[in-house]
Amino acid sequence: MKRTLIALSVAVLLAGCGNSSSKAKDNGAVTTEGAGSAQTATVGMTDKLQFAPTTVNAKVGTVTLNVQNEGQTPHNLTFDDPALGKTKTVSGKQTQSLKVVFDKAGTYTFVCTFHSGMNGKVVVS
Ligand SMILES: [Cu+2]
Repeated sequence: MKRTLIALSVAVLLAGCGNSSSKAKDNGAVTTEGAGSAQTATVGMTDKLQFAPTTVNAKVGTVTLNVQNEGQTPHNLTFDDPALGKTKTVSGKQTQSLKVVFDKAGTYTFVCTFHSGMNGKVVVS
């Protein structure tokens, strides 16, 4: 009697993450702590060349961003609107504070000028 072996192959489907468009990876959102002119939030930077979180939700007022490099690759955080400011280069494992005044609601984008596609935003309401 001929024996038939049925090989069960498990197809491991990898999620399609190979899209190399300029759309940044979404690392979620945080909401500032505090109120008015005393809001704070921490934005991490990783060796995957991403901000984490990618979105900071804030209210109109002054936000101190604690910009924390969690890896070793140097980064910066530079708002597209120069009036909002930027950090200096943040070396590996270092943190810099950036105080930003948001005087009206809107979406304010920022980038790391070293790494194309490394970007995030502050959504002010
Ligand atoms: Cu960077």
